[in-house]
Order: sequence, then C-alpha cells, then structure tokens
Amino acid sequence: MSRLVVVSNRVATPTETKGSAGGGLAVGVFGALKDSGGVWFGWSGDVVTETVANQGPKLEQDGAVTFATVGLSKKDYDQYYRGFSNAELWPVFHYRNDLAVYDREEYHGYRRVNSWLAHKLIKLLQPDDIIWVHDYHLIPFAEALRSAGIANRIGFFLHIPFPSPQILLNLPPHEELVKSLCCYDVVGFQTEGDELAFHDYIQQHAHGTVTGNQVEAFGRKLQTGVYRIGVFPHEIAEQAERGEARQDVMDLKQSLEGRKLIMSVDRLDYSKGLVERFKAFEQFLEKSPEWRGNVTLVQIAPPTRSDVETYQQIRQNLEYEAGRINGRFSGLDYTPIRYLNQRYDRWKLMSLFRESQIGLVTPLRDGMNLVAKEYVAAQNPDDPGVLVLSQFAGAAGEMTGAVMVNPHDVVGTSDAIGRALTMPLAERQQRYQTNMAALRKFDLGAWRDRFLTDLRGVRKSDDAQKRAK
Ligand code: ADQ
Repeated sequence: MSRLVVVSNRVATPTETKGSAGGGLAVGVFGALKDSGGVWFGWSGDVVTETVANQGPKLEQDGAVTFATVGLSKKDYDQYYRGFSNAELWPVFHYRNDLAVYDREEYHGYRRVNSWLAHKLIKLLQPDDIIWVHDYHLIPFAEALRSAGIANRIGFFLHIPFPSPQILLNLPPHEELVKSLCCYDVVGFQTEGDELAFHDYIQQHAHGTVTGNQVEAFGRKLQTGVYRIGVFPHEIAEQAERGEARQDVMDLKQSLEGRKLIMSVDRLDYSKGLVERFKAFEQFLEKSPEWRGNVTLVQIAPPTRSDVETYQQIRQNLEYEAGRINGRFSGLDYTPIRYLNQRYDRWKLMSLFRESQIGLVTPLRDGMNLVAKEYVAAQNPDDPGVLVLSQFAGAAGEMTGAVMVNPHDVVGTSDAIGRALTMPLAERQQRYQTNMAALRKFDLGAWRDRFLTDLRGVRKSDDAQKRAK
C-alpha cells in the first residue's frame, strides 16, 4: 500500500493522537497514518523568526509516522492565517459576507505561504505517496505542488461549508480559488448541498462540465464526493461513563441541586449562533416562569482567533448578554447561564453531556458539527437527553432524531427547549436510537476509509491530464 501524507494547517501533537487525550479527528487521521505509514505535515502553531521558519520542517518520529512541522513568521501568520484564511475565507464560506475583510496583500500572502509550505513538503515526498490535504487554509496547496512537477494523487477535504455561487462571487479571487481546487484529484465535501454548490459554480461560472461526480474544468479532470465526518461513538460512550464517578462531575451535579441541565459546547465563533441561543433561553425563562430556578444552561466556549477583530466583538457581545440575562433571572442561589471560557478534557465534556437533559447545538452555519454527534454518543441509552439541533448544521442531514430548529427563530428555539425538557422517556429513547443508528453508519473510520479508497482509486495525475486532453 502506498504511503499516506496528511497535510493540515495544524498538526496534532503525538499525545493528541492517543485515545482519550486528544480530539476524535486527530485520533482518526492518525489511525490511517499508522496503518500505511506516512507523514503528517503542517504548521506547528508557533510564530517564529524568518530564519527559524526557513530551517524547518522539524521531524518527530512515532512508529511508522513522521510528524513534520514548520513555524510561521509573523508576516506569514498575519497574512495567511489571521488575514485571508480567518478574516476572509471563513466568513464568506459561512455565508457572512458582511464580516469578511478582503485585503489583496493578505491574499498574496496566503498563496505565497501555500507555495512555501508545498516546497517544504516536496523534500519529504516519495513518488508513490498519496497526499490528503485538509481545509480552507490550503486550497492552493495542490496547485503549488503541480507547478513543481508533482504528479502524485492529491485529495482535498473541506471541513466547512462550500457556499452557493451567489455568495462565493463576492470573494474577489473566487475564480482563482476554484481553479486551484481543480488541481486536486478528489475534492470531498461534508454534505450534498456543499457538493452541489461547487458543481453549480463549475457549470455556471467556470464553463466546466459535471457528469455525476466527474468534473472537468480549467483543463483538469477531478472527482468530487460527499464524506460525512463522524465520531467513534463507542469510544465516546466509554469516556462519558468513566467520567460519571469522578469528583468534578459529581461536584457539578451537586451544585445543580436537582435542576435540569442544558449543555452547549462550541469554539467562541460567530458561526455558532451563541447570541441567538442565549436570547432563546431568555425567551424560554420569560415565557415559562415555572422553569425559573429549575434549569441551568452551561455554555462552554473557549476563545479562538482572538486577534481577529470580529472575534473580539463576539466575545464582548456574549459577556454582555450572559450578564444581562443573569441579571434578570438570577436568585441568591440560582444563576441561569454559566458561561465558561476554558478548554476541558474530553472525558469531562463527554460526562457533562451524559449528565444533561438537553444538548443545545444551534449554529447559524456549520460544515458538520461534531459536538452534536458527541452529545448523542455520550448519552445513557436508558435515560437519554435530547439533542436540539440547528437545521443549518451539516449534522442535521443524519441526526434526524434531533428536535430541529431554525436558530434565527428565537421563539421557535425557546419552544423546542420546553418540548425537550418535558419529552416522555419513550420518545427520547426512540430519537436516541435513530441518531445512534446514523452515528454507527457514518462513523469517523467510515469517513476516512471512504475518502482514502476513492483517492487511491484515481490514477496518478499525469495520466489523468492526458485523459483530459
Ligand atoms: P469546529 O468548527 O471546531 O470544526 P466542531 O465540529 O463542533 O466544530 O468540533 C469542535 C471540537 O472541539 C469537538 O470535538 C469538541 O468536543 C471540541 N471542543 C469544543 N470546545 C471544547 C472545550 N472547551 N474543551 C475541549 N474540547 C472542546 C470544523 C468545522 C465543523 C466540522 C469539523 C470537523 O467548523 O463544521 O464538523 O471541523 O470536520
């Protein structure tokens, strides 16, 4: 079997790839690397001097897997990561053109860093390697490799939504970016809607053709596919069960004094619908005085990208809203919203999910949303909590046992909270079983294996190009 090379903006540390310490994705990708041997390449997360950056990549060996990381200079970090990736691509791909800040210099920096990273990787490549590139930071990566004569099979998976053409057209270099995507052999999306949006762009704006999942555009042939990312439900259930008896979780339970618990966990990001969620909870307390003092919303939201201005604003907004709502409904021994800005160990999060009666997951737009899936997997089958889920999360396509909401509809979400809190056991169990069946079918292993099977199935790129002519 040919070696696998994974390329992502951030590389997991060897510890994060080990079972309960790390996130599911790191564990899943590492599993594939271990099986075929290979390299995981990307940014170390450090900002360093240009001299140090140019010395990389730093190599760390773990069995058959090499972790290869480079630091970024301040200028590269600002233009490639903070700038074009997170202040332009992220908002546009989440349908928030109003928050996007386009800066031509940053875009050039984004392409320059992609090219620089590609050249760093070339030194580590073998002719038969298959290369799997992840996410929006690295759209031009394959193009840079192709320009240097690399003919290996290269696949790309987009973790976030692909916007419909009418939204994408707002992004000044939209055509160059889609052209760059066409340099991959396989391009994978989270949902059918994302794949369709890409096909629409190809047909309507790139003079290309789409036949089934085969795309021809910009003189290249590629295939697309839908690969719904999942979790390992069995592993999560074990973590949740193990955490139940630990002191922290018992302390939380005691501090709730028999109150019902609603859990929400998100990175602090405007796409996650946190302000709308707080308002829906406020509406619920306003309309249902009998629940005041009897239900607590725990919102865990560790800050991310705090050097991007829109992220500073969302943080301020949320602190204000939490304070305002708590001011309205708190009692001497009751705080309706507990708002925590920390990261927690996975077992702790999973056992908090298990203790709660509702998982409130209401993003305004989300590629998939793994928290929704983790919430379901962590439940006690005999007495499961209810997932209340936004229709705009990719996960809504499979989690059909959730109570579905439109997060912009504050009253509708508030009604859903009331319904979930009073839902009879039989209905909760039935919804849980429906969701669990989907989780088992589309687990993290299936996502990874299906993508890699498709990528291994394409011919090397020079053959593909000859066929395209
Ligand atoms: P994210 O936007 O980061 O991912 P999500 O899919 O929910 O969103 O994954 C977040 C992960 O971080 C979850 O595993 C969660 O448990 C963990 N996490 C969140 N807060 C935490 C905390 N305080 N402490 C510890 N862990 C925490 C992007 C896309 C998603 C897509 C994923 C995977 O935006 O749509 O589902 O990639 O493809």
